[in-house]
Amino acid sequence: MMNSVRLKQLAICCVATGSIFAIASHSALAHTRLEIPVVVEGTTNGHAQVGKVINQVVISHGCPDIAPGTQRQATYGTSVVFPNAVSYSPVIGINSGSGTIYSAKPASDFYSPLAGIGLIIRSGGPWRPHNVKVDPLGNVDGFWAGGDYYDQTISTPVNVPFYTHAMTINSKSCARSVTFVLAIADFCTIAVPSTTAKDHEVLYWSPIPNFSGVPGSPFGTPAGDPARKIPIGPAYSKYDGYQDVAHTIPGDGWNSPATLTVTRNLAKNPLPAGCDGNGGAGDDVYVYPSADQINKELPVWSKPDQTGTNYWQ
Ligand SMILES: [Cu+2]
Repeated sequence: MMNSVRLKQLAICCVATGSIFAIASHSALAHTRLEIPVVVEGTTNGHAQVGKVINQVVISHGCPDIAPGTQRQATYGTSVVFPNAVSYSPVIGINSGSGTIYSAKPASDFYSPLAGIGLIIRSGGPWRPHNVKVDPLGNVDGFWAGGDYYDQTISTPVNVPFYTHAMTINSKSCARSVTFVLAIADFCTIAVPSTTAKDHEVLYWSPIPNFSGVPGSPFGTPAGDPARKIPIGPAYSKYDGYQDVAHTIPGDGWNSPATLTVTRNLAKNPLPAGCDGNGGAGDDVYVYPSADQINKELPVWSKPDQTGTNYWQ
């Protein structure tokens, strides 16, 4: 389901640009993604800071321009949220080989730490103004950076460096991998609030957990877009992302979030006996930030705890 939706999004996205070069370049990698999307658990990538893994948010393109075929609009900033299982309840899915199924098991059954997964590097990357985001207990959940318009062509992505915590997979679990699904908003202006924003103002790479058994799913849009076979239903978060002011047509990043997959070190952390998922190879676990967390933490505030000056919501 997710794959077919993504393919259709790509097809629509690229035909609309009307350029053979744009078609060739606008692959799945041309969305906003992590530079290193897959890491082994416990890895520190060989650098001096123990427990941290260097990575980058790669913003491959700006928002679409209003006139088709013209250059995309400059990116003004980005807001990034990682799932937090301390102050919020993420949606967890398990794929044992026949599709992803909702699990009510606690996140601690699968991985640690339960928060503090993504931390911006204090260079700010290309944007000097930046800050972390924290939950009510002070756990770091993500970050934002912005304040300048970076005109992007197809060949000039904007990279924002950050660390991920060197995650550990619970030795008692049957997980062979844990994929953390991020919520990201790339702004091209902060003058338009999310309630009326469309793809021209902000691109969302937003998680929408439309798999079997998730309470409240299938999530979709009020009218949807039949060509993309998007489920008709309630929104997941306030930041699902739309092409249009009326918020009826899913945007470029609808259900196309960036992910960080942590794979199990099977040599040091072998699967326990009795794990029969994927023919005995182990389960793939997916962790989505709760809609509550996205609604609270994706907006951009000057202070880490969603106080101070509100720059965008
Ligand atoms: Cu794209």
